[in-house]
Parts: sequence; structure tokens; C-alpha cells
Amino acid sequence: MDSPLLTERVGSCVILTMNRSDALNAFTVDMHRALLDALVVAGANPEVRSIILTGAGRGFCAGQDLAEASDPNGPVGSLGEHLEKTYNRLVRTIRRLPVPVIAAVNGVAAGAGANIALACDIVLAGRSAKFIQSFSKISLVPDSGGTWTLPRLVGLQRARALALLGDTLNAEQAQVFGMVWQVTDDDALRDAALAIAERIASLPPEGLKLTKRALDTAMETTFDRQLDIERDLQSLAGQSADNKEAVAAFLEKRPPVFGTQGATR
Ligand code: T3D
Repeated sequence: MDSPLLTERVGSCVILTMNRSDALNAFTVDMHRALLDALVVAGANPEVRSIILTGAGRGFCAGQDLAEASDPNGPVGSLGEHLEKTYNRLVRTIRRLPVPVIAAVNGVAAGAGANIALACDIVLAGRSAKFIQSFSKISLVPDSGGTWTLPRLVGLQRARALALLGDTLNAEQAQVFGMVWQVTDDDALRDAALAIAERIASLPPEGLKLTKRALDTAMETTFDRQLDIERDLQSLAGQSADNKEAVAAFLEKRPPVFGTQGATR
């Protein structure tokens, strides 16, 4: 049987490809396990500077595998418990990884598949990409952080309509709505994602890790509290070897040479 996840290393980037193309890469428990393990392993490797998440075949991910979820003898059981063990762990892991996660959305991203893409740090979409909050059609609530992420990305009014109606947004519409950073031709998507991975690899990792952390708290706190958080994270960033090297290289008019992630990982 094919592995539900393909892992490839390109330079300092790990490409994770959800690999159940016959079901548009819908999530089974096995695919969850494989993806979570791969993210944790990649995140713990100081040589890994970014992760690309994409799908095999013509889709990114169609969310929960509905056949597995509706099998009374299957592994899913209570949806609340299932969410906690799978989707919630997955999106928490993506947010807490010390390196940027790039979603390369290569086709339909429906249900949890859409919200997992939106949980990533940078979202690229091929022209065939579609984003669907398909939950309402099967009488479920948007999950995988969608009710938190979507209003923050697109505004509450658009989020309401998207979640309640389950309309399909194409790649260009999703970009206009602020869900997508860059739209590319389908056959250019992998190279576009790798180009961003390469740019990330050329930047000092410690600052990126702390920036990711700062932006994660930004949507939850008050302005004053966020200033405190920036102060604390900047204090850590200012002590990092990466910062010292970047500033020294600037002043000495030479290219910087950065190490791997530091102790605050
Ligand atoms: O259960 C819990 O743990 C709670 C958590 C829920 C999280 C969720 O994600 S809920 C939302 C689940 N996802 C959906 O409701 C989406 C269902 N899929 C679709 O609506 C459509 O497939 C798409 C709009 C995504 C794509 O449509 P289209 O016409 O491009 O493709 P298709 O022909 O419908 O699908 C192609 C194949 O993939 C087809 O199989 P077949 O007939 O060729 O053997 C289809 O059954 C299969 N497939 C697509 N989505 C799923 C799926 N199989 C299982 N589960 C799916 N989600």
C-alpha cells in the first residue's frame, strides 16, 4: 500500500506531500499520524529551515475522509475526541514549529484541508486551487482553527458567508480575500514554493522563529500587551548570534554567514 505521506528533502527544505490522490488526499488516521510525525521530526532538525505542505495529484486535501469517519468500526469514533487527537494537534504543531510552513495548494482544499492550508505561514496557490469551507454542507462546524483563522484573514462578514454557504473560492478570489500570498500557474507551483524556501534559507533563522511567535500572539492580545511581547522577543532576538552576525556583516559590507537555530527553539 502506498504511504499516505511522501517526504522529500530539497536543500534545507522538507517537502511533505499528502498522498491519497484517489480521495483528493482526504485525511485518514494513518495520514494524520504520518503528517504529524513528519512535522515533528522536521521541526526538531536544526538543518531544516522550512517545510512545504502540498498534495499529490489534482487536489491539495479534501478534509476528513468521510468514508473512514462514517465507518462504525473505523478509528474515528467521537468527532470531538477525534479532532483533539488529530486536527487540533496538527494545526497546533504547524503554528508552534520554529520554521515557516509553506502551503502549496495544488487543487481543491476543502473542509479541514482548507483550514490546514490557512494555518500555514505562507500560502501559495496554483491556478487550479479552490478553497471550500464545505462543513455546512454536511452539517458540521468549521474546524482545524478555521473559525479563528478565517475571520482574521478575510474579516468576519466574509468569513460568515464562506462558512455558512460553503461557496468555492478560486485561487484569484482567495488572494483578493487575503488568504493567499501568491498565485502561480499550476506547473510553476513547486518551483515557486521552493524559491520561497530558498529565500527563507538565506535569512537568519532565529529572527524568523521569533517573528512567527510574535505574529501568532498578535491576533489575540491588546496593543499594549503586544508591545510587551515585542520587547521580550526583541530582547531574545538581540542576544542571538544571528543578529550579531547580520549587523556585523552589514557594517563590514560582506555577506552574512548564519548558523542554525539557537537555544530559544
Ligand atoms: O470527521 C471528523 O473527524 C470531523 C472533522 C471534519 C473535518 C472535515 O474536513 S469535514 C469536511 C469533509 N470534506 C468534505 O466534505 C469534502 C467532500 N468532498 C467534496 O465535496 C468534493 O469531493 C470536492 C468539492 C472536494 C471535490 O469535488 P470534485 O468533483 O473535484 O471531486 P470528486 O469526484 O467529488 O472526488 C474525487 C474522489 O475523491 C471521489 O472518489 P471516487 O468517486 O473517484 O472513488 C470522492 O469520493 C473522493 N473524495 C473527495 N472528498 C472526499 C473523498 N473521499 C472521502 N472523503 C472525502 N472528504
